[in-house]
Amino acid sequence: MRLLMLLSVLEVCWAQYNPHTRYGQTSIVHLFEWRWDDIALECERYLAPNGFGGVQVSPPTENAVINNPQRPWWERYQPISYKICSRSGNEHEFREMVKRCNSVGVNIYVDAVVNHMCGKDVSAGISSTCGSYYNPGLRDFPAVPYSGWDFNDGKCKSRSGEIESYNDIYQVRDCRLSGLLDLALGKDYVRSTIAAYLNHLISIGVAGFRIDASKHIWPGDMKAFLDKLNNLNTHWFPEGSRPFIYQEVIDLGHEPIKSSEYFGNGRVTEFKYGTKLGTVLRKWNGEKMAYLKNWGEGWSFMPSDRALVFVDNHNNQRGHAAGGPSILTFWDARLYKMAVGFMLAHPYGFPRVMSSFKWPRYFENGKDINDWVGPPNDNGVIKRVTTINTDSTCGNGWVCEHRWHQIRNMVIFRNVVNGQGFTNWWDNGSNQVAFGRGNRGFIVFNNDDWALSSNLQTGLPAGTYCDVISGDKNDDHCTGSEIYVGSDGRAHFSISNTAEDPFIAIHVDAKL
Ligand code: QV4
Ligand code: CA
Repeated sequence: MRLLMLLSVLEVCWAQYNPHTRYGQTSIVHLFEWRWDDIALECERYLAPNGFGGVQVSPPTENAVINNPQRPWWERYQPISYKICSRSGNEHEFREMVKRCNSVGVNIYVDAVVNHMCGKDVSAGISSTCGSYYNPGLRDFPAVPYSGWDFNDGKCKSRSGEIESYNDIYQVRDCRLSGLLDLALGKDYVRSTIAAYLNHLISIGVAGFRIDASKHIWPGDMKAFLDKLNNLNTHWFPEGSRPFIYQEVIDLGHEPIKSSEYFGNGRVTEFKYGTKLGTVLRKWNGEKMAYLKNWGEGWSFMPSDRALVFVDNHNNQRGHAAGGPSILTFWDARLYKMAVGFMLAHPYGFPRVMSSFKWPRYFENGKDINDWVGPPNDNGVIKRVTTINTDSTCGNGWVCEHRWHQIRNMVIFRNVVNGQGFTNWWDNGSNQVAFGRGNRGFIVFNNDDWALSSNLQTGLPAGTYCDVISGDKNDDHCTGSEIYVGSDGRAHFSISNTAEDPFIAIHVDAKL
């Protein structure tokens, strides 16, 4: 009995780090700017059948309508009330999405913007996504309600009221981030109001939250409102399940504020991951894939069970923050598929796959002046993800990286090898590497400028395996290349350096 008690305590205290995926799925996808009705469809027709554990959705709350520039994607990071009413849909559509996704075992994680409200210079009474009145100049948000008392203007010590230095931990928390009205999360009223908003989402059935701009919230204030959160809705989750929490903290090691300050509250985004992986795959600064042998904590990343990892995110894929030029995105498709494949094959962290929309990139002096452009739309109304082409990719301006068969198959690979150790590492001292996951999966990369041709120990049972990068296993045959593993577990791999996808992945569920 005592052991059971101990296990249940462990389960509970592990809980806010646990994404509560229903069938042991091991990754989530960020369907950036998708409409709720399209996400519901995608859960049923694609995400559930392919083993995705959940979806990070864009901020669902009513936000300021910004018309200059014209409806930027980032207007959704300027809430003006906690009404579930945005360009993605209204509360009814949100509830439908959660119900339909939960019913097929795909969780919903909400991007919670709770550090601030809209920009201080947004003109009073301009329109909002749900028509609520607000007056930023007077700190007046009657639809919450919030008033002047509920903001940090008096607490901020910087001259301008803005964050002027990231080396001053007080400014970073108590002053305005880019002019965004900073909420007084030290006050119980504000903490309770935020908790009420998040509990409303929990009652609808969401599984957890991305806490936006966490670096700008004191860890203790964060804990104060997280402690007010209810357990997850038992209609879909086991009794006592705590909301999954992952906090957006950009810590590349150069600032006084550290990710580790937030470990007590939940997982934290590991921004070093994408920056470093991009540098290695681009072979910048003398980096090479052979150095990935000790990837993870060996590269001074946070502990694996606290990390939320990703190759790119909605900010750094457009040069908006954290990561710089090394970040790989869908614009760099060949290296990007290798990076996402590596992330999904490697056991470190809990991965999030990015799913983007295209925008008319236009560089002036090294900066993309169109980095603000919002999702595909008709006069402001977000376009449906309708053209799911015959090859299952998307149209209408949606990139749908999560539907690229190499990425989809690696999401499945990660599920198949779940729980298996990191084994049988091999490298050629340069950019040809391979590693296995116990006796369930094996992956080989060639990022050198010459062919790879090697006989490697895979750790897998003997048999004929379908490479899930060049194709799929369809009933009794492989649509892509085949790999023959001998009774000694060894197999021959050859990968041309000019191949579109110079990597091979095999696992026991793709064995003939
Ligand atoms: C401008 C000036 C300010 C001025 C203000 C006056 O920059 O100095 O005081 O006008 O009103 C948009 C504009 C920005 C503008 C601001 C309005 O880009 O120029 O300020 O609105 O106040 C997203 C975008 C931001 C956008 C913001 C609000 O990335 O460009 O700002 O939404 O619409 C740091 C943080 C990190 C943060 C990252 C971007 O540590 O937490 O910056 N990342 C998260 C989200 C990100 C979001 C926010 C936080 C804010 O991932 O998408 O910013 O919610 O690294
Ligand atoms: Ca703050």
